[in-house]
Amino acid sequence: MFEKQNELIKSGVITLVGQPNVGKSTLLNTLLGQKISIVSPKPQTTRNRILAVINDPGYQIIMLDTPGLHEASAELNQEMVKTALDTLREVDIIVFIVDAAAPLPRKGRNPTSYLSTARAKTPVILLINKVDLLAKEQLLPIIEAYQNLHDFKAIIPISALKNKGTDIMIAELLKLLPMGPRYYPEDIPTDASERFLIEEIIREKVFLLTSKEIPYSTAVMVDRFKEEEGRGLVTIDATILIEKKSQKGIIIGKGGKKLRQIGTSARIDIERLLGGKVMLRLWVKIQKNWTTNNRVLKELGYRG
Ligand SMILES: Nc1nc2c(ncn2[C@@H]2O[C@H](COP(=O)(O)OP(=O)(O)OP(=O)(O)O)[C@@H](O)[C@H]2O)c(=O)[nH]1
Ligand SMILES: [Mg+2]
Repeated sequence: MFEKQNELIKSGVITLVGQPNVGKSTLLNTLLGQKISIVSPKPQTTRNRILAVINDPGYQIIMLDTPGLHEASAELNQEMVKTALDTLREVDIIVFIVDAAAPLPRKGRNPTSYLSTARAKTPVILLINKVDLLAKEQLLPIIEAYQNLHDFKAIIPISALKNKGTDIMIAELLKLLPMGPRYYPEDIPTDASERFLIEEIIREKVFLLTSKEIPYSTAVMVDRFKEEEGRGLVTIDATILIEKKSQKGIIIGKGGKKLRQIGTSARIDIERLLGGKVMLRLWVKIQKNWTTNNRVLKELGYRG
């Protein structure tokens, strides 16, 4: 066993970056073969750096999922973009992802401009994701639109959702990764705590089941996590923070229906995560303007 630990393999850290909604978190989950990063059709779903460890007998890829890069004015959004940009300086390879179905880059709107904050030597791979939405002949103009924007080591069309092209992506990563040790034990898929993963599951359900500004005014905190001795039941109390009084009625819903929906679908996922029965109790609390409050942003782990 010790010999195996010392054996050199292809290993290193890569970051997945790109605009919101391009499929970064979907790709991380697909490559890991397990859902750890939340996904929704709404932009700005991911707010933290999420680390996943992808193991193979011949390699270990430490993969970072990041918040989407966007023009940010509110403090929360600025922190999210900073979190993503900070990863550019600490990785072996940058994987920049674009959405094949999104408008092409043009003057004044070039998503790859964010790469200017990366170290000049760090190799960048471009992934064109969601190619399942395109006809084959639509791909070439997209590749042409991006290929001169940066000195990409490779441009790879993929579908994160359908797991297409990901083998080619891994092969390209392995070409660029250095030889090194296995940094994480093989049975550790992420460095995220159970508490964080539970908060994220609840937040995902808020993203999926509410609309307009509600998802963006919401954060989740687990207050209590109690395992009942011998009963195989975990009781979890969690608070959904909102910004304004007017949002309380919306998130609770008529007769409490919306909150029940959020709770039920979150509980199912949390039971899968913990491998046992869960009682989830959700509370709603108004925390005025938490998205701009330095102290609360820190408490929630959104500010370093
Ligand atoms: N058709 C198709 N949809 C995809 C693919 N990859 C992701 N999606 C969808 O795109 C939406 C956004 O996916 P996410 O993985 O949350 O995107 P993200 O880049 O992590 O977004 P942020 O966290 O907001 O920055 C979801 O509805 C996904 O199901 C793909 O390959 N094909
Ligand atoms: Mg995401």
